[in-house]
Amino acid sequence: MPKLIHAADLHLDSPLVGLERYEGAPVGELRRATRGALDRLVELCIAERADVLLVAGDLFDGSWRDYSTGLFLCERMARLREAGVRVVWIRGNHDAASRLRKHLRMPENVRELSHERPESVRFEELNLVVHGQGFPEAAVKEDLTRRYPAPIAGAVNVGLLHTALEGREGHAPYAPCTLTTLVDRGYDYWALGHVHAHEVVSRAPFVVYPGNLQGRHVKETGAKGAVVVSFDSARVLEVEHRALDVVRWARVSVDAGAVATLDDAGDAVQRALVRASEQAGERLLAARVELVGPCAAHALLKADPERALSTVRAAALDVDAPVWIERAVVNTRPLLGELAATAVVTGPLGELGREIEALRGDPAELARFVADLPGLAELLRKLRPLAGEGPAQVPETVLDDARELLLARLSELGSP
Ligand SMILES: [Mn+2]
Repeated sequence: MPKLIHAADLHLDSPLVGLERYEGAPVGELRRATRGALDRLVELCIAERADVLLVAGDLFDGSWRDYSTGLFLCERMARLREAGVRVVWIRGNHDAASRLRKHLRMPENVRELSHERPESVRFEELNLVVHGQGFPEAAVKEDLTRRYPAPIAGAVNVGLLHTALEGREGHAPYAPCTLTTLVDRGYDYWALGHVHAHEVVSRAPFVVYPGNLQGRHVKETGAKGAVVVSFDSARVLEVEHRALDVVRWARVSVDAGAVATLDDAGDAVQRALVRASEQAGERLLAARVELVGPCAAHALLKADPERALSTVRAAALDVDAPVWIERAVVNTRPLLGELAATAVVTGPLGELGREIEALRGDPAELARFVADLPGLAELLRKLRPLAGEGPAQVPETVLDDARELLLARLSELGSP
């Protein structure tokens, strides 16, 4: 059965600016990750006996610092040539024609589609046609698909396109178009790029973002890779995402509910990291650890951030897999009992604490209090349809938060 592999956003040799700021960061391993992921992509193409590899833009991160980036790609493309895999790629905003001017002649199995007008490549023996156009400059504002040709009747038609669609959070709105426009074009598969999260936008026809090949920072978490697309002489049959990343980014949230000491914190973090590294497999796990929830060690953790970070790093060393802690964030809250204790003080702070406690015990008084705050009353009224039937109420946690925030702010004001 014929197969094509659809990848995008390789950002080969992305410089990962700012890593030096992180003490102990495995800088070399992180910087080599985009090359390692490309190696895995090549291995996948060969193992799957893929006929065609499609790259939907941002193959490169920007202009090459030197020619080693281009040479690395040439060498991997030559391996694909030996394995009989043809490659079709287009430029995205990062490797737009105006932005990446350095050039090396690629092996003959590699075909770059024009950035001036849509082009089509026909693979007769596969009954497959690939249509696409690259970015002439980074900020493409028009809908490129308007000039894409009509599908070739009787063939499997694939559109290769770098686009933000109607807009995707965190991604520049380049080459905007709508799902309806893509569907109406009548192709069998839209091989999209630009958005770094994997997404099957539609299945009839298939409109797919493979996501980037390798996460580059803590906002690009989870499995990253490419999509294997199987088809026959008439249609696309199935799509399957395959993880190809060599470094796995993760946000590891640790419930600190049972944490009373720094040792407890270390235990809880270690257990959470073991789970996260199991999901990452053999890869290096690059983790941001966040301790959350009310806990007895709140003051201890907050008092000395460096000690908290060292506690988390020490816990990571006790995981039997490669883990690097990108950052440790303490977002715990004090236990209610401690709050009550801190409120037993004289003066305005004590008075405020008791006022809030009184509101907690008296729903009617709380309702009157809220009614006196027009903004809050209005907000609760708007939230009511979301919360379902019944009267809108101030959640208990809002009182806790308000109390903690007020006491903390006022204590700061009182101290020199
Ligand atoms: Mn892009």
